[in-house]
Amino acid sequence: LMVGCSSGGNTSAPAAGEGGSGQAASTDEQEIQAKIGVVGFLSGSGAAYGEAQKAGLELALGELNEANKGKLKIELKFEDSAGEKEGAINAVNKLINQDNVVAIIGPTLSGEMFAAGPVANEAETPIFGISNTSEGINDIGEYVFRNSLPESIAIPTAMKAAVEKNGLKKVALIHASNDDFSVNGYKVMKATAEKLGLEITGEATFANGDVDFSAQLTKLKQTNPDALLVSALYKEGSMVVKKARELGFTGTILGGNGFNNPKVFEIAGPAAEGLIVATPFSPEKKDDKVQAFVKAFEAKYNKKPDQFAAQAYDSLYIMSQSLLAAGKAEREELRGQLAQLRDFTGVSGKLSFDEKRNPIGDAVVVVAKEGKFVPFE
Ligand code: VAL
Repeated sequence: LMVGCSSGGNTSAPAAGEGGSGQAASTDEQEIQAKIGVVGFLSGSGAAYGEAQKAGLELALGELNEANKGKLKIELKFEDSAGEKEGAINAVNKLINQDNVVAIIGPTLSGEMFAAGPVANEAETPIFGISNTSEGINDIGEYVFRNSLPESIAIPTAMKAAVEKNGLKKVALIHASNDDFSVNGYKVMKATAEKLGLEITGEATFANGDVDFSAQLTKLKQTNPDALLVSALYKEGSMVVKKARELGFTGTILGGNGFNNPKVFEIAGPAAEGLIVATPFSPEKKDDKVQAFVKAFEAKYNKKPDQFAAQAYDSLYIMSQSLLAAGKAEREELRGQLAQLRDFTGVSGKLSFDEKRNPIGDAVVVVAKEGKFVPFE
């Protein structure tokens, strides 16, 4: 712990009889200095996720350091994992052992968290996922937290809405088989389809890095589904959507968390129209807290925040609240405070956490319309 404000370098208690200034040099007045590491997908095929997270965190950082003046000063140390498990492991090791951070936010992908989470857990350093939506993240260990709504909540919400409104009966599934999140999302889609009594007409896979999806999509289209369910990150996912439309598929397309980024519109273009996804955050939400955040974000970055920015922003507020409650920047104390978190209202809605530190919250279903996501109603 570093002392933020000192009186002439003398931190010992004033000698008896020396008083009279009325200003006790109480330890309560010391500003907590907290260095937090961030591991993000900041370069490569999913860099737009990491960039959005960095933007959300930096906006929150400015606001919090202003609001907490004299009490808490947070410093963020960013590391780029490039969406790679090895990259995430190296970043986590460096942040813990070299930079001596009190906690880590990230990494971006569930697969990265599955690889790097155990490293932080072993080192008894809190690690806080802000976009890991796979099942099993919190099972890594008791130092692992997240505020990202799991696919198991988001996908069924979107599928139910699509079945109701678009009258789906038959679905085909496609997913990236070499990405933990995409595989988990696919499993949730399949289980939900079965639960809702939908017929599964066909299934196909691809790998992250692929650029040609025509063979799989041609085959799936021939099975004549009402909807195509896509579990993928934004780059491949958007190319799949685009190709499906090019091949003449006119049914519903529904995706998982990977689609919650504006890059979808850049890559898929007009083919994105009608795409349905669930998200815990929409910048269109008529809510004072959300609108204040959107306004501040737009003023700083000249664009609207996406869900990745929103959950990143919320995470730093959670850290701030927990550090202030801990009264010091210490890993074990912080872990204890994070574990006690039961309810938190952020820009991505009201979250509560179960005993396994899993977030429980509501997803809203959105649909792509003229270059942006709007409520699906
Ligand atoms: N939510 C996904 C994951 O957990 C991506 C889109 C960040 O890996």
